[in-house]
Amino acid sequence: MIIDYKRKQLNLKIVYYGPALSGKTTNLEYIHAHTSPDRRSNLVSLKTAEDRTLFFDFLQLELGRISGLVPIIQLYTVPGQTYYQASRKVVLKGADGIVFVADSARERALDNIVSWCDLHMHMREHQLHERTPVVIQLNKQDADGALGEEEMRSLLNAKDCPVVGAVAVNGRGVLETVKLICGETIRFIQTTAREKRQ
Ligand SMILES: Nc1nc2c(ncn2[C@@H]2O[C@H](COP(=O)(O)OP(=O)(O)O)[C@@H](O)[C@H]2O)c(=O)[nH]1
Ligand SMILES: [Mg+2]
Repeated sequence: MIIDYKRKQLNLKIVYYGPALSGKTTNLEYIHAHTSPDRRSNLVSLKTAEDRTLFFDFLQLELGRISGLVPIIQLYTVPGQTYYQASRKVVLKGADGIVFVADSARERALDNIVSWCDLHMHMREHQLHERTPVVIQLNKQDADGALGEEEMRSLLNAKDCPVVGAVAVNGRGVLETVKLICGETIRFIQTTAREKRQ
């Protein structure tokens, strides 16, 4: 979190994390297409040598004023492929909130577990606050025999995170997810600021 007092801006970093091809870029594309151009940046995608794989995507959103500050939300995605471990760690640094985009297709169960463990390892390495908000998005709910909320919770051993079902290709759950993580992140920042003052 960076507060720019001159511009009265509160910069928040939200990272979309998850296994390769779970739909992280698709989320940002949908948000970009469905927010007013005067409240968002262009969608910036840094491509790697391969075609579909991206080094990361970036999109900035502006929300209405809170306590005299304008929250500027910076959304990032990480590349999911195993060999981009180092880039994932860099992108995650300084995150104020995290969306874990899980792939609900049954055959991707193991990939979700690996990515979830990898996320928590990096969170510890960056000494991110243990209460840093994490929202789980169960994407690809349209897949045959898609895993439901309870199954995914027990798979990831995630009891307390809010879960949103989604089909990012047609936009279902996408705006709901981003609103939820923004709300959770702002609440978390307000709570920790209050705790520090006490
Ligand atoms: N069936 C289905 N396909 C999806 C969904 N969300 C994304 N995809 C597709 O999955 C592929 C990978 O998506 P992408 O956003 O590039 O994944 P990323 O690697 O996590 O950034 C693309 O072909 C998307 O169109 C979904 O909810 N359902
Ligand atoms: Mg991507």
